[in-house]
Amino acid sequence: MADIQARVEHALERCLPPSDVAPMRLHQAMRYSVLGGGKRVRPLLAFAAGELAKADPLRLETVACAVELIHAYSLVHDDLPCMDDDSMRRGKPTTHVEYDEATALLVGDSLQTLAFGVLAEGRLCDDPARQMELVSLLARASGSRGMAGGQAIDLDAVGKPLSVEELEFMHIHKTGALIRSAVQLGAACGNVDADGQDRLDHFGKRAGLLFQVVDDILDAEADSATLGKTAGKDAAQNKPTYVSILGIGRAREMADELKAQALAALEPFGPSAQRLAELTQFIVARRF
Ligand code: GRG
Repeated sequence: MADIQARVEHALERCLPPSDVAPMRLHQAMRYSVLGGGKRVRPLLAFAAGELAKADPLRLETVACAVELIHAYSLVHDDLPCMDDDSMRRGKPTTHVEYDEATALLVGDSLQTLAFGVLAEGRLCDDPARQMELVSLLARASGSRGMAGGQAIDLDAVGKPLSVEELEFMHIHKTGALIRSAVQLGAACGNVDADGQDRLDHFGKRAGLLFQVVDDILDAEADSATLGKTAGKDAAQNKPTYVSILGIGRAREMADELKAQALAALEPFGPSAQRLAELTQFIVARRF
């Protein structure tokens, strides 16, 4: 994990605009928002799925960067006063606190377009039409039918009682869609047969939801210093979560069930899915 995290860090450094190139403040803020923090779970998933598909690591670097840039943009925008209004992220002041709101808005915009530039410009597939499908896959995962749509549902849900099904629908979009796309993009850089793609996709969906259930548990139980972001925000903002709807015990059971389902989807791949299995364990065991 440490090797891939370092590799992705260098690749992100290379694809972000240099901080001494105009507009310098915007470029500095983009680098501030992306570099030197974060677990890089989505890049790790892309690499692990790519390893299973025997993909070229250089291609995996490209898709890993694209997904992480979208993720970083979403965090910058999510922290803005008009959304979650948070002052701490990855153990440091959020982008709009360190810079200003307008800059943070432009950072998110620029990271999003950079992500698609990176994905379109690198050579990911031998067939250009197939590469266009990958660009479109990331667009769907991050747009109104994916992450941004999930965020809209989330904002609308504050203070409202949601059923478990409604909560699941929200998180499949808000958090799950991008995690699923990381697995799909990594696998698409190599070769997996149709049956394998279906199984990997099932894994990606379960892993995405698992990530969110664990996130809800951590928000309720961990402290801000460990999380690197404000803890207890869901309850303070009266947001529906797996913990508030199911209680902490049932939320933990749900995490166990999702983990088992994710691991079961990997079983037929045998040892080639070992890294994906290890990452599943990491998603559950993480402390931030
Ligand atoms: C603003 C369009 C738009 C979308 C925002 C993903 C999201 C939607 C908001 C983030 C809010 C949040 C805390 C969601 C819970 C799950 C999540 C994405 C946690 C943060 O991801 P990690 O733990 O963060 O992978 P690091 O810092 O490790 O990269």
